[in-house]
Amino acid sequence: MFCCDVFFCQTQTINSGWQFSEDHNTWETINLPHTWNLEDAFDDYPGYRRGQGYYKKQIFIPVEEKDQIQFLKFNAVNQEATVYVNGTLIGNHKGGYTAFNFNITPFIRFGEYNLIEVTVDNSHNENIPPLNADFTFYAGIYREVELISLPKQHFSLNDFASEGFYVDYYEVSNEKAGVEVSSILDNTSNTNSQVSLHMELLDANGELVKSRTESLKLPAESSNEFKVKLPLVYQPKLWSPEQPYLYDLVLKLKDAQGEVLETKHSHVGFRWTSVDPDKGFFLNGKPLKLIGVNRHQDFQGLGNAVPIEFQEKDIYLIKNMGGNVIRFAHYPHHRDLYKLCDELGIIVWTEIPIVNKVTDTPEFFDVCINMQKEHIKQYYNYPSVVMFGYMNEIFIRMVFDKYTEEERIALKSTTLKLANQLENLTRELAPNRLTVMACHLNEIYNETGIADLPMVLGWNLYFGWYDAEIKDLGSFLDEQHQRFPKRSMLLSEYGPGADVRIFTKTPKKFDFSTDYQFKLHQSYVKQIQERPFMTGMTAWNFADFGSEFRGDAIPHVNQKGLVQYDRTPKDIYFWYKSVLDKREPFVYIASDFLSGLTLFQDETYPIQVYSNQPKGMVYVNGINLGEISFENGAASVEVPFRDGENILRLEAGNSSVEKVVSVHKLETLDFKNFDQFGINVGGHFYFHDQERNLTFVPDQTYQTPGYGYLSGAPYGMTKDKNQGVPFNVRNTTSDPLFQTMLEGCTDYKVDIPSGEYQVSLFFVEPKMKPTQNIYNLTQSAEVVEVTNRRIFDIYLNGHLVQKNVNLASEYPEKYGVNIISNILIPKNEGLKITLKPVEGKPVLSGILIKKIN
Ligand code: GCB
Repeated sequence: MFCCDVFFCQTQTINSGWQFSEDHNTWETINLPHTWNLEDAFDDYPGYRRGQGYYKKQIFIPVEEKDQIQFLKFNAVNQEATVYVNGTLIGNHKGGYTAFNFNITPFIRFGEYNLIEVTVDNSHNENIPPLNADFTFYAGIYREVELISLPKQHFSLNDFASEGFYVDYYEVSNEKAGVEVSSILDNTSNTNSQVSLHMELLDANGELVKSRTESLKLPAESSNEFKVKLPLVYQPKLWSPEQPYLYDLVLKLKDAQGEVLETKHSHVGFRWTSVDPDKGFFLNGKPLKLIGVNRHQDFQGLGNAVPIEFQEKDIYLIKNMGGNVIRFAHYPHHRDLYKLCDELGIIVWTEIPIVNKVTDTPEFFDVCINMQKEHIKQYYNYPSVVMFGYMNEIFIRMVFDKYTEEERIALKSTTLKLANQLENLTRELAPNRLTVMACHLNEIYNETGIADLPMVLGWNLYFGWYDAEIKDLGSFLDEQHQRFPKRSMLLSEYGPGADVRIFTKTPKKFDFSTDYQFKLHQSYVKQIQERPFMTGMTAWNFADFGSEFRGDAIPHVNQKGLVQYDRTPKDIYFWYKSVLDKREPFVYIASDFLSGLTLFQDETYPIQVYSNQPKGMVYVNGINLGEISFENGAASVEVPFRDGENILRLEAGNSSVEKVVSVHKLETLDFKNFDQFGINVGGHFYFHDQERNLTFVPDQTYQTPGYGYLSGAPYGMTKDKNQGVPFNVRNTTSDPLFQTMLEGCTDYKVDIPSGEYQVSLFFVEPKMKPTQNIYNLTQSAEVVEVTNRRIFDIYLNGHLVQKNVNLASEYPEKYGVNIISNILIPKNEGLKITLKPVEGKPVLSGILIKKIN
């Protein structure tokens, strides 16, 4: 953002051609941004390398620059960096998400190559937050490194690696607004210097609005702060999400001869905000319901080393969805994104990564305080930044982990002490911003009083996922509002996991279906909109993100995104758009399931259609299905699909959309118009298997159209959890197929005609050995000893396929097993699968039948 131009000051990005090594022996050439956890955070083995990595690079610094001051700036290194120049230790920085810099001038050889070496340490460190969290802590130098060459008189880079100036608004209203700039100016020469600071405020067309020039004396070897006010602007244009009007503030530092030493720019957005515990959030004196998303910074295949262009696309996507707020969770993101939020009109909550728990050491406190100072000072000048936060669910580990009563009391008081310090610091450093923190569903936040500290209290609420039912959100908020009438609240997280490969007519809690995702989000938005006291809501999460320990439908990935890990939108993204974006008529046909659907006889399928219009018309294959009314942006239409391609069309308010849906319409299981048939055994949902390019149909007890189980029951399903087993199944990407299963199923029938078939049966042993997984956020994973052995024989139509199958002893833990055999089925016999128990109860996860002849 605040780039300096002119001949005296220059910034060079040094991202290309670094050497990287994990052992100081073998070196490879890499470019920044870089992380070394791209693969191991997603493979079949628990954990990822959290240790040291080494980077080095030679940089040439010309002799012409010998009178300049050279700074090396790191925009983010996860999580501890120790920097050397020409073999000399320059400094160390702790914390993976804020920028830091070092003045390297005394260590440089001008007119020569200089060796820069960085040791990056990503080991777990009790003194560096985050100590524990539901996201992957990818290691490396993952944001740009800059070499900044400055004249001796310059804006300080020593104030927690900020730009050396801070923009405030000494007055802001509809009638008038005024900018005050505090500049920290350094003079590193050994003589006093006379300089001038020229400030200009330009409007969006580049026209001069106000200016002021100050003559300043900079004593030798000094650093001084100067506060200068620009004259008032009358009838200012205000900044808001609808009209994000920005002025350009230009600061020019000139020497006594009027030569420009350094130029800085900042956005100026005139706006003011407030919160009211009964009426919610106000921008420029008007109520505004904040509705948007949380965002994590990583990306499929790239970890946290994501080119800025990719990251910027996220912000455009969020704006295009109609979101007016982003919580950059759980740490400061790339600064260019905040700049873009200024430009696009998105309100920002930004925070530091003190997540899940704290450590009671002076070092931990120091790192946290230092980090919040860096955070506030580096992100101060963005008008989009409205909320500065500092803690997330800080008591969650205490609730789940084992502590003695004494330890518990001590930890509560340490946490409260740190929270108080950070709250006071934030109020002091950012007096015109709102302070904020996010809590999880637990009375401990009220009981300790920590919830009374911030100006806005964020609740991360997962009713209908980890807790209770979707409908319970509203009553919880009402109760909190009644008990604590002075608090302003924001729903800072909510949302279920959703996998676009999973769809169902009967969405259930914790089944990872996109249908359940729709059900939950739709209800949540309604419940928040009905409550004027709620300042707003930020969905968890904008995109799926890496969380190594997770056993979701896609393992190692938290799948609560409105868009996929590669940013392909899920249907729910478009539903939000239909509710939030009123700019022009919008229509959308939900299509996450369109990759493949199998229906029987005259079975219909409910299709969701979305629009920001009140009414619309749906057609299937040219037939008008009648007028529909959109409620809360959506309507459901029962569609009588035919076999093969179907054309769905939705029209509303002069806007229309068409989608082609491919359907397998089966009369019976006659294999006439299809050659393979798959059953997601033990699951109530369709699973589209990309590995096999086939949709497995939901399971059922044996009935027409002629398939199902005669004994057994779905494994691990409860009222609250419909995933089966919540772990990464090794050796496959079709985890959901394996994760749901029948247990105790001895007989399964599929009515197929005579012929030769290949039958594949899918298995995984559901019981795991106890693990040391401290990250088990929900404690939902069933971790039990394999006490009861499970041995069974497999028969197809009475023919023995395999004897004494013992999944636990024959295969590695959590291993996906596929047993394939061919069978000739005589007339009218159908397929009979028998799992004959030898010991314990047999399990079965999936069946795939392929017709050979
Ligand atoms: C939370 C955490 C967030 C997790 C999320 C989840 O409450 O704040 O870091 O990722 O829940 O998905 O469980």
